[in-house]
Amino acid sequence: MKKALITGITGQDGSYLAEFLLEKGYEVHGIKRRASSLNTERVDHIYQDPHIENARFYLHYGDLTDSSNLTRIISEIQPDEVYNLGAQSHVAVSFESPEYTADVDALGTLRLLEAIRFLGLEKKTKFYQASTSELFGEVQEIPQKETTPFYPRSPYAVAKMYAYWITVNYRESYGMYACNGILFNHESPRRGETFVTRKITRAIANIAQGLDPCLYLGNMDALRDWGHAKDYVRMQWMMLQQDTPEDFVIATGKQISVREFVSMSAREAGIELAFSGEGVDEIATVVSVDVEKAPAVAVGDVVVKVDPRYFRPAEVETLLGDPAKAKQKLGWVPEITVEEMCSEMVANDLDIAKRHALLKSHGYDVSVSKES
Ligand code: NDP
Ligand code: GDR
Repeated sequence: MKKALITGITGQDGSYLAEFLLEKGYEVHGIKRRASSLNTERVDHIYQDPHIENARFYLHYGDLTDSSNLTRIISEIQPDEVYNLGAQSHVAVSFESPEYTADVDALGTLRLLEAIRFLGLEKKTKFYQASTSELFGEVQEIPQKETTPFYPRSPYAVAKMYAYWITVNYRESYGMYACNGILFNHESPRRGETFVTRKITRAIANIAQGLDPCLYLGNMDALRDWGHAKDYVRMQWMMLQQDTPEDFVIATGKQISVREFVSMSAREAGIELAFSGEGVDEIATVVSVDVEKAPAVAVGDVVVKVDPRYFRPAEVETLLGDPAKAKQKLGWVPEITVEEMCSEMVANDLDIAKRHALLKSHGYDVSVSKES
């Protein structure tokens, strides 16, 4: 039975990858951080009591800033595959905490690679690094592919650039099977609530159910190549099943703006929007509504505004990937469109919002985080 170790198992990708590997028959180990409240919500449904016979899912306390902890865990597990998905993954937050982001995202990767080498596992353990389209930043070529030069635009992207190159370096220096998946944005109902797609689908659902009056966003002109996390974790595994390690761009090859994603989400919830104004004065007004689906919304309501708080010190305006190499060499193609993904996310958030609205209407106090 193959053993995999996933850092970031409690995150969006980690949870989908763990499910995927369990289905493939792996023994799955994950590193979770100690937190003052429970943080395993995304993997609770696959949790297995370690006392049961034939358990194949294990969580270990750890942190990418802690070398001795990482070395001990890898030494105990002797994994066939390590997926380094753990990261301070929020671009805007990286401007607030640049040093911590570098420690986790850049040096954390080095710590894992060094632990594998130090333990003499460089010929046994295959290593996947969660690289990112943010490396392209100020894009030098459209669409972006494996050979497009990098130009990172945030402390997050600069840290990930170190991680990218140290992965290449350990491959070249020590013959390790180590590779980078340069993944473009991918989302799902499990996406963190402060990334823009989930922020939008959650807010639209809350607005439809009368739990929120308005959605505040930053740069709505930003263009992204959005795929579904389920398609992308499949590719993470495929990258480690080859004879020789290589780096791959993973994307859909299509892009839409944040504004278009807002319209698409609103339409899914029965709301047609019209955008007017420019820059910080831009708003979206309801022009028609399906009252069955969005009972709390009326024509003329202003439901989206701009808040400059969400502008970034340096922005990545446009990203569009070319996944031709992944298709040609691995036969990978994305199966879920952005429309299908948006529909799934809105349906999920409407379910949650309806439950909250029902509880509220029966006098129960529903306190939902307003973090955005
Ligand atoms: P999430 O933010 O959902 O998950 C990040 C994970 O990393 C969480 O499990 C988090 O733990 C963990 N983590 C954070 N800090 C540390 C630390 N110091 N030590 C150990 N673990 C830590 O990210 P995604 O699942 O969306 O992304 C997975 C990886 O892929 C990340 O590295 C991200 O940068 C990269 N990536 C993501 C893309 C995307 O569009 N989703 C695109 C390209 C790359 P906790 O749950 O406790 O916070
Ligand atoms: P990104 O994702 O920065 O691409 O990084 P995010 O969803 O945060 O932003 C996408 C674009 O939307 C614009 N935007 C807003 N973003 C947020 N979060 N909140 C807002 O209110 C808002 N308004 C507009 C942003 O400015 C940006 O242009 C994600 C992360 O998952 C990274 O870890 C990963 O590496 C990259 O995708 C690929």
